[in-house]
Amino acid sequence: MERPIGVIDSGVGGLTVVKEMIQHLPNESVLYLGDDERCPYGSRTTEEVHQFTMEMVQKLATMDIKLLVIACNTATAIALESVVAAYNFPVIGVIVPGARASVNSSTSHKIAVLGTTRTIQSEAYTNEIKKVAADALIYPLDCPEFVPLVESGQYQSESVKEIVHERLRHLEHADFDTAILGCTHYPLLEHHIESGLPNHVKIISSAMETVKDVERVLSERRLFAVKEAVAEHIFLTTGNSKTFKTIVEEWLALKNPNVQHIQLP
Ligand code: I24
Ligand code: DGL
Repeated sequence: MERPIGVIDSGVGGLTVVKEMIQHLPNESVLYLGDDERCPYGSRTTEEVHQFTMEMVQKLATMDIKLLVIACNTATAIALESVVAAYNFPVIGVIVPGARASVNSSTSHKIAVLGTTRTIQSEAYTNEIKKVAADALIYPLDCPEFVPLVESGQYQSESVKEIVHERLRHLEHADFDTAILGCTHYPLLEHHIESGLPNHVKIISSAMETVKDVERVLSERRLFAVKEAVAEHIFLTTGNSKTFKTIVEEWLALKNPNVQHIQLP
């Protein structure tokens, strides 16, 4: 079997990144680890997010991954630098790809960033955007109610749309032409977010941009699986494997996926 691509997330949200990956890189095997037991990370302290993320990476580092994707925006914001410094395999977070794509998309370099409280407070997106466009003007907005809304399963409903629009009203006097979905869960709210922002605003999904980066790094390092490779995905969760499996089945349209419960550290 080919070595898998490791993917870590605070829970199930990183499956939005895996979905893009399976679609664009169908020969690649994914080894996913979600820390469902301790999710959400977005409202935790910097120290907690850092420690939990390092524990997840340590676990996958023992499992012969060829590359690591930190699919969680909060974990990327807090721990990407430490992970890059500590391991030899290539590491890709979701923030640099999203930040870079937003600068390419924005003609005014005025960009809104949506994310969890911890991600927004870290200013990781602001810092990465300013590295590529020093003149950029950033409008950060944390949306603490969005993750529970998605996890309620009712994310397509009218009432959820109202709550999303209400939060986005904080940006009504801001002038920007691009908005970043800086959280794993926000692609599920994309329609509501789009309809709650002015028509000309372009939406960047960090999940989608990250997969383009994965493809580029696999190519540069000659790490692609062979064309004949049949992908075998494994999903590890620190939480309930049955509910996790239901979400994997539904979201990735996989029949009887391999889902296992594990303990960290
Ligand atoms: N969506 C998410 N998390 C959940 C959920 C959901 N429950 C229903 N849906 N629960 O995230 C998180 C809590 N843990 C508890 C232990 O087991 C695992 C879950 C968003 C998922 C993004 C891929 C709604 C739902 C679903 C299937 C697909 C998408 C979705 F059931 F939003
Ligand atoms: N995965 C997290 C993120 O992308 C959202 C869920 C959480 O707060 O743990 O920021």
